[in-house]
Amino acid sequence: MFQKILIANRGEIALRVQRACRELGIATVAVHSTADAEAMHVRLADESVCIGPPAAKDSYLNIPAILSAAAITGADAIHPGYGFLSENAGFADMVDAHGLTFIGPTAQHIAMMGDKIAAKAAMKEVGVPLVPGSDGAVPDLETASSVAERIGYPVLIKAAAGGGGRGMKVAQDKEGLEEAYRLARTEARAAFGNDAVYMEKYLDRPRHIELQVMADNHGNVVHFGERDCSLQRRHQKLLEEAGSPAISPAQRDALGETATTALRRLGYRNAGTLEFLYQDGHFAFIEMNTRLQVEHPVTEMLCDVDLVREQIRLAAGAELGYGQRDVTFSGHAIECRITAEDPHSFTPTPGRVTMFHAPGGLGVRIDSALYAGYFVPPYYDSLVAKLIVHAPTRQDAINRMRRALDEFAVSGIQTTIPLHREIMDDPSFQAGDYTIHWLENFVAGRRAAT
Ligand code: MV4
Repeated sequence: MFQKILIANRGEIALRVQRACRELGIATVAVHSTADAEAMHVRLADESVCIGPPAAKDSYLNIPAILSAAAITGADAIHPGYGFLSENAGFADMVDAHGLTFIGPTAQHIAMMGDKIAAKAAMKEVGVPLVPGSDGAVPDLETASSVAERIGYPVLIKAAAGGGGRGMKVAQDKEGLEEAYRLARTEARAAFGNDAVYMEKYLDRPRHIELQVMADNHGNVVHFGERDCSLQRRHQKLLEEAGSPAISPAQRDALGETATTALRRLGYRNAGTLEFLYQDGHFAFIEMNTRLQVEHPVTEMLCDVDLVREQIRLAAGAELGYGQRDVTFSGHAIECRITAEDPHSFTPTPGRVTMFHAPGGLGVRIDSALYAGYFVPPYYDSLVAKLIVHAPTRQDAINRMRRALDEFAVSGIQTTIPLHREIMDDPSFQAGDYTIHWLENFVAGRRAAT
């Protein structure tokens, strides 16, 4: 097992990883920018190293500075958290080249899944269902046209190097194809320095459902069920649930069996998430994330598992030590992502937190690095707290979330707590009847009403 882990991240996820390390008896190294000298992840770490100025590119993305910090402190592994360097195959490679362990998948698997065309080809090969689309890249307009005729309009043109919604263009019909195709390639080139694109049938009202998997270095793979992440605004998730209100236990088992078989055949290691679109009773794979995700706590609550502890154990070479039958699903979990934003305009609201009181009680979990007196810096993601509840049924979880939100007191900065309250009170949310478009409509209706 590792003696000391450097955590190449900040905020709540840095604390989350520190917690797992501490319970495993592993020392922690925090890295931080000059803007984060007073941050909680620095205060709670065993050691800390300043790695650069506020801008992420000069600090949390500064690979030489992070590797130097690991060398100076004698860390033997690096946990990247999410965002920043977590899906950078070159970084994973360099960590290995320096004789350290990257806590995550292999650099090869990160690179494969980072190329969305390669990811789909690999998944197809091992039997995972895909959205109908092009077989690989679409190199010219003629190919685009013939693919569209085959699968039918509307179609979606996506960047191979994209993901998370960046660089997508819809063509409603034949007339709109040329413009969508050219725009997609131009934007992909500008955003990613890679203008390769592929095509899919556009699904008009899917749910976004993802599956958590965990693999050891010895060929054992289990899944921890699905999360419903349909409630997003501009590709930013606001709220996640486990399990999905739309999925039966039999569907979960079937999807899990397909996914674990596939990943065993691909030789995948450590934590991963397969993203699917779900519409009309069918799952279609779209992308795979090769990192721990923001919303992992809903799965932890549902399955009573510490996913970060598992990541660390498996990265150190341990065997899973249990099988799929040992993974159990109990009750229902919901996470509200609370950001430092105006709850109507979604403008970031950095500033000094003057008061902070977190809710508590049975089935309530807060993952946050906030404290009274903390200054929320303007340089990074605006997520300041994840409020997670677990209860026997979905309705119980909604009731618990509502009371926890009412208990949550943050002063000095604006947060999205009021928006989450309104969502909990909404009848169609309570019915579990939503698609990826629900939140945009909810926010628009709310703006019209005020
Ligand atoms: C789609 C789609 C409809 N049809 N693919 C957006 C993020 C990226 N991961 C994939 N995305 C989508 N892919 C097909 N074939 C609709 C979306 C999409 C979306 C997906 C998940 C959650 C929110 C979304 C919001 C808009 C569009």
